[in-house]
Amino acid sequence: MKVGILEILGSPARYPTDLAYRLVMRKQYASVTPQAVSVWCRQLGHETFYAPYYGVGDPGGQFPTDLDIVFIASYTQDSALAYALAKKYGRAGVRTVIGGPHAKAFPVDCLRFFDLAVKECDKRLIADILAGHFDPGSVISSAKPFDDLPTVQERLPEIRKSAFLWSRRRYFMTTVPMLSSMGCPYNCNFCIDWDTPYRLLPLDRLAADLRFLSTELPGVLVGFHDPNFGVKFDQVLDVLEAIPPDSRNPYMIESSLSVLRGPRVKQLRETNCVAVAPGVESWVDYSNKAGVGREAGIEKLERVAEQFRHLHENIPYLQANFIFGLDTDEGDEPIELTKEFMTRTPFAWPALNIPVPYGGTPLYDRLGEEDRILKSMPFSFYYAPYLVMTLKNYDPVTYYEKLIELFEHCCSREMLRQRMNSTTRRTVKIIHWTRTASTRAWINVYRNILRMLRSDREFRRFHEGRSQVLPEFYHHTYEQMLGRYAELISRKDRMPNLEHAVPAPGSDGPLTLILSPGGGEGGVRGHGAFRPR
Ligand code: B12
Ligand code: SF4
Repeated sequence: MKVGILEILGSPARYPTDLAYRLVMRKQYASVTPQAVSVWCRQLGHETFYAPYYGVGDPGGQFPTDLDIVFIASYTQDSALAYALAKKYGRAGVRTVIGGPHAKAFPVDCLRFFDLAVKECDKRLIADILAGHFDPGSVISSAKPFDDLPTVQERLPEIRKSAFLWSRRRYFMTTVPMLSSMGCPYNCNFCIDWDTPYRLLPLDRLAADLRFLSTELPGVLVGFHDPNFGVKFDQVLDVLEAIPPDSRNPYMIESSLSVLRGPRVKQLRETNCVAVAPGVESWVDYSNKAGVGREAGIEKLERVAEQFRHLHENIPYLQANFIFGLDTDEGDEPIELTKEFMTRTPFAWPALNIPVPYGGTPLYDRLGEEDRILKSMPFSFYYAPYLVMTLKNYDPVTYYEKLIELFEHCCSREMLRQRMNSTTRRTVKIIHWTRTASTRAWINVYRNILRMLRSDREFRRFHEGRSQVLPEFYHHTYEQMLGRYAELISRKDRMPNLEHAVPAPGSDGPLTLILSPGGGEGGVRGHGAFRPR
């Protein structure tokens, strides 16, 4: 069979700076799983075509016109393009399958456009899909996420496609995506991995990959996509330390502060860790993963800032992740504390996020119960600067005013000066400068939304949850985002189906668990398939 695997990493680029950012940075966001799916399909004897799309060129343009089946992976914010392409392929008689973060969060909505929506997957599930074991209109899942994945060597054709220039030349940002573990021991209510148990992937596989990289792709950056890297710190670091010091590839991680304690930070430096992005999220909540016990407010800030200073002495690039607008946020305190943190740790880039209720999370369930999700807001707006829910303690006008205050502090001349002075590394300076400049440009979008909230009564009513009529501003922005694909998605298509975000196995609700026809010896035992009744 001819199989296409398309990973969408962004909507079509709209202006020159956007284009440059996508070519340099976004191109390097390719995930591990679509590459693994591509290798598995090849190993199963199919003619396989893999293409990451980061907003430049024609998505899937290199695929043959007579594909039998296409797998599309997408984030929720890019789901409109995924849906448009599913329509295009569906009309051409190609079987369509969606996987990745959006399918995991909103599988039932995906079935409006795709034949199959995949939640968790492994090689066997992919083989069963290719063998046609599932009826169109099914949400399917392996019993748990895969236990093992192809080696870097096996993924090399995909890595060249995603991370090299013209699949041939590496450049300064070339990044090899890797995983050493799956899941996470914490259960942050906004995260789609809140209930995925932490599991190490085979360490001998990790060792083989690191050895391969150190000899075949020396110096190339490794991006660990583990939701929480190093939870079993000693076991993972033993493997990294087994590579001779001069041959260790630089690597980046996302990890919780509770993991990044004491002498471990030096171990990270010695193994060539160059970037860490811990989630602080809030000054009131999520203190367990920050490792600060029950501390909150200024006490938490002092402990966290101290830990960041320690990290800064050892790791060249740091990012601190925050969410503003959680139910625990109230009044000016979160703003003042976050600004204070930025001032105390200018070397750490503050990633300021808006809460987003992804399906399958406790946050989504609670907001659904409280009727706080803006039901007619298309999924394309499930990311900053857009707000898709009502907030407990801020009206929309006050919220955007405060967000703008935070961003203005983050991008002030003084913060930029301190940021640039905090490092002697040229690459880090370039990244700080670029991120500050790009955030300054985004502030205008926040200001525009604030202006409409103040001046347009209907727009404000929509954001207060009192009207379900999607403002024209969002229709217009949606069409701009989709570019020439906009004509494939009607106004009705844009309205999400939030009713059954996630089917519960065997539930008596509106979705039924059906046994896959391929079950039995060597079949799909252990897999679940759900079809809307
Ligand atoms: C590593 C990571 C990143 C990395 C790498 C991105 C990448 N392309 O993978 C970086 C830092 C670049 C990143 C950036 C962003 N991220 Co991120 N990221 C993660 C993180 C921590 C782990 C993802 C991962 O690789 N897990 C390991 C894999 C194996 O597990 P998995 O993704 O669950 O995949 C399973 C299934 O979904 C399925 N599957 C996955 N892909 C495919 C593909 C096919 C074809 C099939 C059939 C199946 C399939 O199989 C897997 C095994 O069962 C998750 C949080 C989390 N805890 O999961 C957030 C997460 C995926 N990110 C998220 C977001 C929002 C973003 C950003 C938009 C943030 C921002 N504000 O800019 C950007 C956008 C990136 C982009 N457009 O490509 C959200 C996505 C929610 C959503 N529904 O869209 C998540 C879930 C965090 C959250 N809020 O809960 N991210
Ligand atoms: S610590 Fe990170 S990966 Fe783990 S549940 Fe919280 S947000 Fe998700």
